[in-house]
Amino acid sequence: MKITGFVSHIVRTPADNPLVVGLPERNDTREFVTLELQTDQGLTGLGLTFFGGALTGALKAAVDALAELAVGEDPTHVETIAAKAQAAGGGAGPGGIYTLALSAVDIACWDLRGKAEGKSVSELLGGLRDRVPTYASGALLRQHPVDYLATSGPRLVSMGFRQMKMQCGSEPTVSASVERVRVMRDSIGPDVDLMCDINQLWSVPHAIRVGRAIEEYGLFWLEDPVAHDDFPGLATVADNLVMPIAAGEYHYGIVPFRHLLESRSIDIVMIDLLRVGGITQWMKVAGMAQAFNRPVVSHLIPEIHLHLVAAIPNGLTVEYMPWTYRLWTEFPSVELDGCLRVPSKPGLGLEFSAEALNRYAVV
Ligand code: SMN
Ligand code: MG
Repeated sequence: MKITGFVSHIVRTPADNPLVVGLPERNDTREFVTLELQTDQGLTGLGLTFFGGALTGALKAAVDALAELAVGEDPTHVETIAAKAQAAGGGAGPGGIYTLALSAVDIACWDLRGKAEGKSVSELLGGLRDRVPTYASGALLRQHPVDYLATSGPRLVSMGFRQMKMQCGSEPTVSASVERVRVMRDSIGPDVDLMCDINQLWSVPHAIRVGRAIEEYGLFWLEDPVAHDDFPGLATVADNLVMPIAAGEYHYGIVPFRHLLESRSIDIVMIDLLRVGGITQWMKVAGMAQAFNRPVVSHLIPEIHLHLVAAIPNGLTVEYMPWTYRLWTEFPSVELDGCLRVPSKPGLGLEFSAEALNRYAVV
């Protein structure tokens, strides 16, 4: 099989989250770059990327440049394509647009391999499980009032979620942070897994101070408590707290995960599919984490990540933050036991919605 061509689009959708209800409509947007790799066998591989923001035009240009490099190559030869991209444009990476663009091409190549072999991506990667736990995310944000948290938690449980992530980090006092976590924990009880994302907003001393004060609420993990690249600082926080520390989403490529793991700075490895370089690189980090006896969790894009988390022996749970739900004709939904079912269709089991790509197209 050979890649013969490609089509890419920029789409701009409302920046909403279907898990958030009862609050004023947001009027901001998100921009995505979609990619369709065409082949001489008539198969089309689907990929996407984002995080470009105001530079999404440049991101699309990078996707087009790397997709052009892949033309003529066998899409199952993902390391050949990665090496070609690295030789031609790797100097513009690994951080930022280069790796974000490579990910779109790599994802589309894995979709093509699955379609050519008649296997789901999860089967191609190991096929360990056909269902994975998932947690609600983006529904309990730090800007949401505490009383909204208290009602949203039970609502998410009624939808089937058995895990959910809240945010803290911007509270004016330690006690205000503790109160948010207490209210959240009280609203869902002790048997629902509760994570808390700080998004790097605390200092090491503050993270330890608040962390110790919320230990009694049994967080499933405390995420990005301090700067993502402060490996010693993360390790200090992890050493001083009982609750597991999760981090990784902000890192580009695979090398930073070596530092995270060698410094024993995290208990749970969070891998962002687009920032790490796509499925091929994601799996390398998952293997690193397994060598350090660490579980792996995903960041965003649950419709693709469910294949990966299901395939690996150290896959813990999938973040259900459905930013991309409008792009596809079908989107996985949580089942009543809090799990997602891995599609058995070939490849990613996804299809771009022509209506959505047209409606949200950015010319
Ligand atoms: C997050 C960060 C950036 C974009 C979306 C969501 C958040 C998460 O840190 O873990 O979901
Ligand atoms: Mg996070």
